[in-house]
Amino acid sequence: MALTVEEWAGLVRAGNVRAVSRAITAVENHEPAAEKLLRLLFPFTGKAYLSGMTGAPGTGKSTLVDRLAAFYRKRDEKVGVIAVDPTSPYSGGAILGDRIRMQGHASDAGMFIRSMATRGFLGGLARATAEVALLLDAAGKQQLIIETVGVGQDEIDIVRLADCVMVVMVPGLGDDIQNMKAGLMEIADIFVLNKSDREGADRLEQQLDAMLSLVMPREGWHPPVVRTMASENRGIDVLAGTIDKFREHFASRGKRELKHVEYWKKRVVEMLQSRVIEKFLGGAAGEELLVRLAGEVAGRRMNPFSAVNEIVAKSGMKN
Ligand SMILES: Nc1nc2c(ncn2[C@@H]2O[C@H](COP(=O)(O)OP(=O)(O)OP(=O)(O)O)[C@@H](O)[C@H]2O)c(=O)[nH]1
Ligand SMILES: [Mg+2]
Repeated sequence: MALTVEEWAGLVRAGNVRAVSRAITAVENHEPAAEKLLRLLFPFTGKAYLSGMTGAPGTGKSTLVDRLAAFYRKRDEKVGVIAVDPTSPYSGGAILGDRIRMQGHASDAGMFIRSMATRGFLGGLARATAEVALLLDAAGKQQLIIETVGVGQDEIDIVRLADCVMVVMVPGLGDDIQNMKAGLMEIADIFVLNKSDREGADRLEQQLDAMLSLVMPREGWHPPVVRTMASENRGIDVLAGTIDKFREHFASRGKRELKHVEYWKKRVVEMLQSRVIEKFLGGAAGEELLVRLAGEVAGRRMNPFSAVNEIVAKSGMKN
């Protein structure tokens, strides 16, 4: 595209699919143009509602996202979906599966779907996902849904940026609740009990209720359990209604703004960190210096404080 960044930003704001796709690629590859674009588009963000769907592999997250997205489209809301695909050994075919499923929406201009692989992002996957969400927000998508497998810290960082976090559980995964990552339990705003057609659904719901009765409500919100059968499109209306309720609950208390302030506090510090590291240790020379100093420190020929001093001195800044 032989466009100026201003023209490009204009096309993104108009929801032009090619411009948005190209912008996402720029963000993923950490191209210099991406920062320029995000600077221009940032004032037009902050309108989308961001839902995060997470849970163990194969619990039906993609199916749920697909059905929820279709539900929002029926309400005439514009939807953006970011599927952070597990390239983990659990499910190698996820990207293909998602593509095929999402083909049903291929001709719908009000729906934008993007898969992102979980490996190999410069500057971290959470950063890339957050920036893609900003792009889709600027492109006028009112409902953004992020799907991620809740297995690692990276994934937890991703769902943290959501306004509403849903954790998907299914019957028959063994002693699910005990095995569940404590971190995920804490961040869930809504529990989705999917595959509720399966044996053990009642038991799982009882376990969840028992556990949740011990948890202090957050700002007056008790995380509810919503039963769904995503593959049969059942329970999706109740799920969407519960998300709406959660949204209203926090909007009326001004908590969403507070959460966003907390979020940006963290993000700005992260951005500052990467800027500082780039400045002190950027490029091949920086890597070389770091390796040499780390060797000195490991061999006890230098102490780590002096190593830091040397890095700072080399960058031309005062200690
Ligand atoms: N029985 C039953 N099967 C379901 C239900 N929802 C989804 N499935 C099936 O479960 C399988 C996995 O669904 P996905 O939506 O790909 O699950 P996922 O959590 O996105 O999987 P990964 O992204 O690979 O972690 C598919 O074969 C779905 O058709 C349900 O409510 N009941
Ligand atoms: Mg999936």
